[in-house]
Amino acid sequence: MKFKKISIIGVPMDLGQTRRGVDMGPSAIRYAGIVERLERLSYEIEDLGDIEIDRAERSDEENIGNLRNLKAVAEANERLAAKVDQVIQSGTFPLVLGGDHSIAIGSLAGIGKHYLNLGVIWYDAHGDLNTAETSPSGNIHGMPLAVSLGIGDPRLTNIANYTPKVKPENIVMIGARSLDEGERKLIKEKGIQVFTMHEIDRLGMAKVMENAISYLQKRGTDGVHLSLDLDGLDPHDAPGVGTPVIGGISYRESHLAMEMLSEAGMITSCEFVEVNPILDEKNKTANVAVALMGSLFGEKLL
Ligand code: HAR
Ligand code: MN
Ligand code: MN
Ligand code: MN
Repeated sequence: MKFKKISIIGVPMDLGQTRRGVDMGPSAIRYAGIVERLERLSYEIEDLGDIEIDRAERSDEENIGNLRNLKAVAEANERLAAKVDQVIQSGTFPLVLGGDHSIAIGSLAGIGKHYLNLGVIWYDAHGDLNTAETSPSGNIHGMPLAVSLGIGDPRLTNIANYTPKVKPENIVMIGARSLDEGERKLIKEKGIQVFTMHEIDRLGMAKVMENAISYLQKRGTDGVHLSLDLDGLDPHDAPGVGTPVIGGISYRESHLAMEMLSEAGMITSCEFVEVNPILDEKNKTANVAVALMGSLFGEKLL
């Protein structure tokens, strides 16, 4: 890791979906000891607190077309983009804590302008490649990757006043096992690199990560953002998520994946999302998130 300083940004967002509680994700991750954990690895840690989210109870009248809470989600993501932009400008590593996955829109909007050829690793059970037209739910947390490709409502794709934030050929998806029809179509159309659970079963996580890392290196990326949705892990290991899907990546496999990313030294920003302490078992999922961050930032057994 070429960074000495890490800036933590909490995003207590739950408006990108309908299950309350994921707004407490940043608190749960702080409570699980993220600051102490990273300080032990001798980074300088700066906790910038939380991005402001409009907390008012909302009615369905605020849904625009098939986009739930569009205005509030867009506004929060503008603020997040500005904060992430500032952190990168100051030369420190942005570590974003969610919050539902709609916050990846703001993270990537803040990051994208700083790189000529940004890579993205999307670690998730889902594709998050829906638009208002293809989404079965209207939940914006199922759309952030499409939005970052410039596909979707302009009130989302134009956040931070530019689009797209990332090129489809610079994306690697890992852990997918629940894809909607429109998402499958987009993956094929855009030639997005996907390692589904099938490839993880067949090749093993070590080979999948080797392939993912060398793919992004060959693409000549000058930075790589890791977007890690805790529901990429199996619900046995990460039960505190709003949309669990059985048959996921194990804790051990995830741990290895983070260690391999750490060795590759390629990650330049990241976010850990969808931790919902209300649905969790004694903060297990936040603890898993912190352990994975430990590995990502260079923890070693010996
Ligand atoms: N694909 C479904 C939808 O669009 C489910 C999205 C699931 N949510 C997430 N994102 N946690 O990864 O509604
Ligand atoms: Mn997701
Ligand atoms: Mn997901
Ligand atoms: Mn570890």
